[in-house]
Amino acid sequence: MASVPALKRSESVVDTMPEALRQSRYHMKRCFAKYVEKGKRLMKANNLMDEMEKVIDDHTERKQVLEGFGYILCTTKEAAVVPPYVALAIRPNPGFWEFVKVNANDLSVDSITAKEYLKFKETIVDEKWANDENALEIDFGAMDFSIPHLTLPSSIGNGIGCVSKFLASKLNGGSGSAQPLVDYLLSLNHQGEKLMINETINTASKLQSALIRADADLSLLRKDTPCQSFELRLKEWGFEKGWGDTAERVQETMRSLSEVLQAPDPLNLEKFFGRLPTVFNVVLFSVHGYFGQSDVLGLPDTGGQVVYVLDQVVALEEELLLRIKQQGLNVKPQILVVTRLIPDAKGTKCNQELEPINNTKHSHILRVPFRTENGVLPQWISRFDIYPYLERYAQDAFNKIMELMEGKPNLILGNYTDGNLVASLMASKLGTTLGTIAHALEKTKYEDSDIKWKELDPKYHFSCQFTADLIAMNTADFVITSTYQEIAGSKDRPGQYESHAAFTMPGLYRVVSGTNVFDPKFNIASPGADQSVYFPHTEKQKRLAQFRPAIEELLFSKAENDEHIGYLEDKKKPIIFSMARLDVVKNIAGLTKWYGKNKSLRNLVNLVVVGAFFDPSKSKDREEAAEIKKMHMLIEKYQLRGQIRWIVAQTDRNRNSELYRTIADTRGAFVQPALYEAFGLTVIEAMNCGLPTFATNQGGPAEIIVDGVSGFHIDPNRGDESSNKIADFFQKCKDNPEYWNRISAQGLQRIHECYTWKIYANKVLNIGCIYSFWRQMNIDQKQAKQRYIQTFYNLQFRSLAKNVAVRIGETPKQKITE
Ligand code: UDP
Ligand code: LCN
Repeated sequence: MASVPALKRSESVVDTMPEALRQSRYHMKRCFAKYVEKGKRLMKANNLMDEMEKVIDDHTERKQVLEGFGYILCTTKEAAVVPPYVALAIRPNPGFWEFVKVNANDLSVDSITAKEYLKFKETIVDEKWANDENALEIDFGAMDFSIPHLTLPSSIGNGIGCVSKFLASKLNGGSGSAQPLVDYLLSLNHQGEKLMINETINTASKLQSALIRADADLSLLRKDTPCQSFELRLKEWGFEKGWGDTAERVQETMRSLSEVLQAPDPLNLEKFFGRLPTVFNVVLFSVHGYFGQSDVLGLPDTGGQVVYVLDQVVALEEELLLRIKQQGLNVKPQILVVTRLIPDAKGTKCNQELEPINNTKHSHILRVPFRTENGVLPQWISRFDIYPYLERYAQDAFNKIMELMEGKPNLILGNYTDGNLVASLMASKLGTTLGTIAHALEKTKYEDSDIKWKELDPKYHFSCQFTADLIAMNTADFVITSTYQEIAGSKDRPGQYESHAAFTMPGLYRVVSGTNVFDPKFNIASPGADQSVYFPHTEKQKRLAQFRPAIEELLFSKAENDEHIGYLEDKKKPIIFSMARLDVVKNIAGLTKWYGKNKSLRNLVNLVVVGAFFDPSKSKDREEAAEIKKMHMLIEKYQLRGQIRWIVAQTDRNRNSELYRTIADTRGAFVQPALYEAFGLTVIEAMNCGLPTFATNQGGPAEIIVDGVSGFHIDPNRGDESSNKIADFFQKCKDNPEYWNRISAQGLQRIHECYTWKIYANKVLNIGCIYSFWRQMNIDQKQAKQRYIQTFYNLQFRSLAKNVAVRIGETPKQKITE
């Protein structure tokens, strides 16, 4: 590929492109003629560059052409060729898109809208539909008339910071502008018992005076005076419980509000809202299962989401208990994780309705079954086939939650497409603040999944999934993501949410505005790994010695059985280790191939992988069976026995943590080779254990790891380069053992600074508190949008879900008919 000279940042591509084309008119004409030569087609950036190289084979001439055209070419993500036009989708910066069409005959350039670009794409696959003036067009942006948006790509993901600023300026707007805040405070209660203030102080000026009076009074008290001893006096002035547990804390909260009323500033506002007693009851949806506390990981579809949700509950409950205590309240928080009850639970507890969550005092898993007209569905079904059950599930779950919870939830959090959809239905019904968490939006995992939806739908039902995702992301009051890239990608790669801004499913609908990454609803709160489980290998006194014999057997015995195949001839070599569900995207087979091909890597280290099991005929998962076969094939092809150990999926996280540490004892490394990884919990688990980590540069891990400092990035699409990078590391460690220690320590430092559950829980609850008020401030717009969403749900989602076969027992049944 030709190297592209330094980029020139231009104001607008459409302004600079004609000149760039004019400068090398001869070559550009040949180049565009080449692009249109094969007729209608969709081209990616690399195709455009490859074909240009074919046309201009002289290196110096190509360099000259790229001086003008290089910037445009390397910011173009895609081109829809419909001769004589080549329509380009150009992304100069995260979140910013420009669309142009170039006439290959005369090189004229015109700016086009997203809609026009999408029509070009549609023309490639379904010209009739593309030209249908009444084709369904979805435009959520049309409903965003009053909510302010961020402006800079660097602010994306810091929604709470921006919302605080917007709120500060709204509350600053002169007489009466603080009244919504007073009304909001008046509405706060727990099970009907008023909190913060009562009707005695129902205006901003009355509130301000009362605060001044209370401040003077509180100053006379010792700082640690418990709130119970002055509660009654405060009540006389109109103050209810919730301000703090001691005189000092009450005074601090009151001063913070006084300042907000006098001259609102964003930082103080955020601090004040973080102290408000608004969240006690939380419902989390994580529907598809298997969702359990033991023996579920490694089962199909059951990966990081379960780990994330369980750790999240522990962290949220801990933070809630702390806040409630500091608010001076005697309230028991309740957290319910609502998932699917699977009667055929395969030895797990997924058939148990209610289960207390370990390491919490008040949190439970509530399991509600999928029901159809034929009764309860007994078996697990893939997350891709789940859509026809969700509406009824939402109703059943609603009834159960209301039965169990003392009062309405104050916060609903959805997880993944299915959980987010159910959470949206429930939040709309209850008028509760909603946060959604995607974990992984499926759309970007599969190339051209929108334009090819008809081809992929029988297998993946993306039409349902993308519709559900659009509904959830537009219903949500806030969206939690694990990384920036999840929202807006990187310089080169569009983000997962960003890819929902404009896309098309020809024959179904065209989305001209599905989401906007500059919406302040997007917030980054990265998860952590449970540090009582995943701790550094150097903390010898904490090491879980009870697992040592089993791990020794797992890694080093020569036997091949149902638990492990392959063996390690030279036990002294460091181990490179990987653990994941065995699906295509995780690319464990890719890693095995890289290792098989790379002689020097094979000389330096052994390979251990954990995932799935060995008999493909036992897998119920479409992709998993194929990957299992591929692993067997690679072991044979590269004659890996003696250097590889393949271990079946592991379900005990404590033992797994000791496995990571044992690999660290060999001075090995963790390798996460995924073709794409939304976040990658294994990456932070390994880093927490002090294991140097190589992880994919495609997705979240690129952000978690600072390349060459806290670990390394590898490119899953360049296997040889990646395996050489790993080999270089081990060679370097051989020459200088200190190098291994340095990378290990820097990985741990990175974790402590950015990826812990404590940081997460504090941030998410602050977000929950402030967005509850923000949604109230924008309620008219919210309700208008909700009507649009409801129509979309009713007319689109419902009928799409009906096209997915429902199952009875083990056999798929025909589609549901009305
Ligand atoms: N995991 C496990 N056993 C396995 C494979 C994975 O316990 O055989 C765990 C792993 O430790 C991590 C989670 O499952 O906690 C996988 O999360 P990640 O974010 O890496 O990927 P996901 O599966 O969610 O895509
Ligand atoms: C789903 C994924 O694919 C992973 O990348 C994440 O780490 C996991 O969920 C937890 O959010």
